Order: sequence, then structure tokens, then C-alpha cells
Amino acid sequence: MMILDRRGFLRGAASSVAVAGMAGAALPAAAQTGSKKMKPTAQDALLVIDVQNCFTPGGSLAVKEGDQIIPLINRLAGAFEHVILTQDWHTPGHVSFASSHAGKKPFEAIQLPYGTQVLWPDHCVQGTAGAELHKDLRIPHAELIIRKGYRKQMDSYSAFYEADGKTPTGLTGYLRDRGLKQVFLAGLATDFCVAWSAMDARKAGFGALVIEDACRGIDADGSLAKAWKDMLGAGVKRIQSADVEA
Ligand code: VGL
Ligand code: ZN
Repeated sequence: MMILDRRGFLRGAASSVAVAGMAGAALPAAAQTGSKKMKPTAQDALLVIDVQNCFTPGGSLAVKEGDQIIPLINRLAGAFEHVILTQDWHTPGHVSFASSHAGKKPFEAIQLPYGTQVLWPDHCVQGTAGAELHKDLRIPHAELIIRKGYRKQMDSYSAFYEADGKTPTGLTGYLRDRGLKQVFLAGLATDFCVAWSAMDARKAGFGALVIEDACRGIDADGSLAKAWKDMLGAGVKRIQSADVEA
């Protein structure tokens, strides 16, 4: 459906519902509908973070209930014109693996040139079954898969910048080139890759909304509460899947 305001701003807006009540204001991403649910627009993207075998039950870094979010994510994805997936994608012997550091155990932390690194069980090694996207994900219209953490000496929780906070993955450029202004986030794990991606989305100038019940956390040492505090402080919005018209 084609909708134009006086200045032609709304050409190609997602739906007439999204336009109701805007009164010529700047184009809002995910405009509120009458039912108070947010309807994703053509300027919003759903970012599905690391829904991979290693992070779901049975995997080497399994997140509790990590598979329970999949039906929810499949349903949400249907409401988005733009869906982007991420895949944690490490080399064998990756610097983030405890097994790469003599005497270190998973969940201990070490100092690396780019900062503090939590050490993990080996996970998401490039080309292995554990690194594959979960077989129950049904998002055929996903338009991009961002792989991250593929440099042996640097981790990347975030879909935007690697762990040094400045090496770009290319996602910022992709979103800008495509005219996408805001990301909704779902996936694993809330307190690591989802949180870092959401905060970096803000840092790069995008709106960021984390769909809490479409994520699950690792929650090591209070990391989940800290992640929410940091996210909210960075202007990330905390929403529920029921808030999205899907
Ligand atoms: C993740 C720990 C290590 C995540 C990735 O997807 O949240 N966590 N690598
Ligand atoms: Zn990882």
C-alpha cells in the first residue's frame, strides 16, 4: 500500500495503521496502533541473535530454556519486513575459549589487549554442527546473516563492533545503506550477545528494543541484572513480545 503525506515522506510506509495519528510528525519507527501494540515498519529490523545449537539445550554453552524462544521468534519474524540473523562463528582454539588458556576454567575471566574476557567452553566453531542455526528457526525471508567472533584473537559479542569496541562487523553500514533506523532484538544470550548488540545499536545511532521474553540469559555472577541496568542506561527499551503486533 502506498501512502504519501504532503511532503511525500511516507512513500512505502508499511501500512495505513502505522500512519494513523502521526499528524505529519517525523516518521516514527514502529508506530503505535490503536491497540497500543507496536507495528513494525519498513524502517525497523528484527535482529535475531545467535539462535545456534551450541546455545540451546544439548549444546556446549547451553542457555537455560534457550530453545523455548524459537516459536516466539518465528512468529515475531513474520511481522517484520526486515530480519537479520547473527551467528557466533569462532575459529578452533579461539581466544575466548578456556581451553586455549593453560590452567583456566570456563566462566573465569582474563585480561586481554582489548579488555576483560570471560572464558567459555568451546562453542560455535566455524563449520561445526554446534555453530549451525537451530533447525526449528523458520525465517526464510531473513535477508542477512552476520557472522562474528571469527578472528582468533578477538571476541565479538556484539553484532555491530568486535570486543575492542571499534572494529566494525559491517552491520552499521548495512542498516544505514538500507535506510533502517531501529532494531528489535531477540535471541541468546540476553546478558551477553543481545545486550552488547543492543547497546552498540544505540552507540551507532539506532533505536534499540529488546524483546525480553524472546531472549534468555546466561546469568553468570549477576550478569543479567547488570546487563539490563546497562541497557536501560544506554536508552535501550525493554519490551515484551505481546507489545509487538505479530
Ligand atoms: C555468547 C558467550 C560467548 C552469546 C557468545 O551469544 O551471548 N555468549 N559467545
Ligand atoms: Zn562466542
